[in-house]
Amino acid sequence: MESSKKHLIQSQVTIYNLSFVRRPTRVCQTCLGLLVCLSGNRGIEVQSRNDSLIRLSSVFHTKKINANFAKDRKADSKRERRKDRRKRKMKLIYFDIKGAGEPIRLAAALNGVQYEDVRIKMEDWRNELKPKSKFGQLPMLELDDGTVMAQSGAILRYVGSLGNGNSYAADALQRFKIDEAYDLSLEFGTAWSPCLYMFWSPEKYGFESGYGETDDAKARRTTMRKYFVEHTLKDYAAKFEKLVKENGGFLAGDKPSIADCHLVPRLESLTAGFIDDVPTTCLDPYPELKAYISRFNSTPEIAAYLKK
Ligand SMILES: N[C@@H](CCC(=O)N[C@@H](CS)C(=O)NCC(=O)O)C(=O)O
Repeated sequence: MESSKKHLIQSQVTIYNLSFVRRPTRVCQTCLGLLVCLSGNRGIEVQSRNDSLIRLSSVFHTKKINANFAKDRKADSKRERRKDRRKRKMKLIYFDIKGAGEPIRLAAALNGVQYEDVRIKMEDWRNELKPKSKFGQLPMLELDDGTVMAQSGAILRYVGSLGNGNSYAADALQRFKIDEAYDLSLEFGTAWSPCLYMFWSPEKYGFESGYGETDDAKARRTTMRKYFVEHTLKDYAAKFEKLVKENGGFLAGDKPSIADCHLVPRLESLTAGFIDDVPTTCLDPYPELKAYISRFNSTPEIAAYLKK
């Protein structure tokens, strides 16, 4: 479209730059329909709604216009989510453990998103599926149109945007708060990683293979995990408790989000009793964090999921 012939219409309330409308002008739906009609009769191009919104947002920056854009975007994303809920069939493929798949299952529960929960055995993964998979890792989400999604954080954000969209708000500032808290939880997980992987994959940390079974490794593991519980957990517990307090119950607000879906199973794994050298009482010094975990687990959608 030539720039002189660029006639942009914001579909709901404001029109711009139409040859016979010199200033941004608010119109009702009926007038808008009429103008679209007239534009068509004169051979004037009318851009599609989404396209026009994008272009306009880079050209005009009044508060009123931006407010209108925000309303439209919200309506668009609601519509998208409704469409997704109606149409999409999807399969979440992961192992039969919580790990990196559980936050996604929890977000799906919060958002009322239906999916097939495919839990595969490690030997089937190694022998058959891994070589053919996208990045050689799980979880993966498969959509009914053949789209294959990998990377748990990206899948979590995608699922959190579907259904009722409750766990990953559409508003940009609220999304930022959720992402910020999610990144903090991710960082906490990264701090824990060497306490596990140094002994599971010692070659990656400069030790010979089989090092994990040696007495030296066992002593080092005890020291590292003790440090983690006494220092790292303490630091992060204070940060998480602060966020929960400031935000009225959860990490990024008074309702659970994908950030909580990420953090809660991670904290629970520390007290589950299957990790050597990490006492099941390690969260006892943090009663507010324990109350937060209970609050999350008693959210009706989560409680229903956990009962299954
Ligand atoms: N960055 C990836 C990491 C995924 C990952 O490490 N997956 C592990 C299970 S938690 C896995 O697939 N392990 C089996 C393998 O690597 O063959 C993500 O967040 O999805």
